[in-house]
Amino acid sequence: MENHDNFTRPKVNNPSDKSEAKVTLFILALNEIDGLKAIMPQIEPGWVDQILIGDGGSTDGTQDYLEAEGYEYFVQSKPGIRHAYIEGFPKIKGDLVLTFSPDGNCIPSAIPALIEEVKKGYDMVIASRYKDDAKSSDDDLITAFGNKMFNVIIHLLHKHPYTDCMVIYRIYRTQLFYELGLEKEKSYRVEKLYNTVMGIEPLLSIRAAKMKMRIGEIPFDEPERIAGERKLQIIRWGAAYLTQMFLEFFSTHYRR
Ligand SMILES: Nc1nc2c(ncn2[C@@H]2O[C@H](COP(=O)(O)OP(=O)(O)O)[C@@H](O)[C@H]2O)c(=O)[nH]1
Ligand SMILES: [Mg+2]
Repeated sequence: MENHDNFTRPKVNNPSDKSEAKVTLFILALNEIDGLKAIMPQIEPGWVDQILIGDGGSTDGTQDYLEAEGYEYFVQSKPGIRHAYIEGFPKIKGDLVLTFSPDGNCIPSAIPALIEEVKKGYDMVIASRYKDDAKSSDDDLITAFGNKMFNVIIHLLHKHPYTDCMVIYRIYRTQLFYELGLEKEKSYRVEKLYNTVMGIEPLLSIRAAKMKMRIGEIPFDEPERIAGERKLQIIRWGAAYLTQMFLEFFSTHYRR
């Protein structure tokens, strides 16, 4: 049936009919040219409605590649991965956003399964590296320990039993980003203590738990990165995320 209501009530965001929800694949890339060349051809354009790449100011020819292939992309103006999200979200047209790293860590063939799962009625579905038999080949001892520790802490403080609260590979309602205040500078105040710029995923996981949102996880292995360097700042981010988890425990904002 045709919908004549489009102007007053745009379908984008919070769609009443989940099966018609549009999906944006949002790809975060900073100097991932080898990964992009290997991974992008494995993504079927028909799986999603929009592919948007947020480039962190790559100097390895990424922009030339994206240009030549005709991908929609932007180069973030402020450094640090969370600014890719803050600058990218206004460009997202989908009702649902699937975040993805093109470094080999995200198995492209999981994309349709994640979309199918979230449409069952979840606010967010995570491609968990630790649920059931899934495993990460990208972890070292420190990140393996850190990831598990953060799951335990979030479970204790924020009452949701995540098996993977940190991973980028996940799909959620686009509006969640704003409903959970992730676009606000003050949500990241803790960064100043550690002189860094952090990611958004831990805070997204924490506040979704505090708001008692419908959260799903499906197990997917994480292959190791194809080439290039990891940008993760283990000590600074670990400390900042830990502090954030405790501050959010004492904060009554974004709690239901
Ligand atoms: N746009 C953008 N992407 C970034 C930035 N930092 C890291 N990335 C991308 O984010 C993804 C995850 O980073 P990575 O270092 O692999 O983290 P890890 O997988 O947790 O070890 C990769 O695709 C990176 O290229 C940034 O400042 N801006
Ligand atoms: Mg990675």
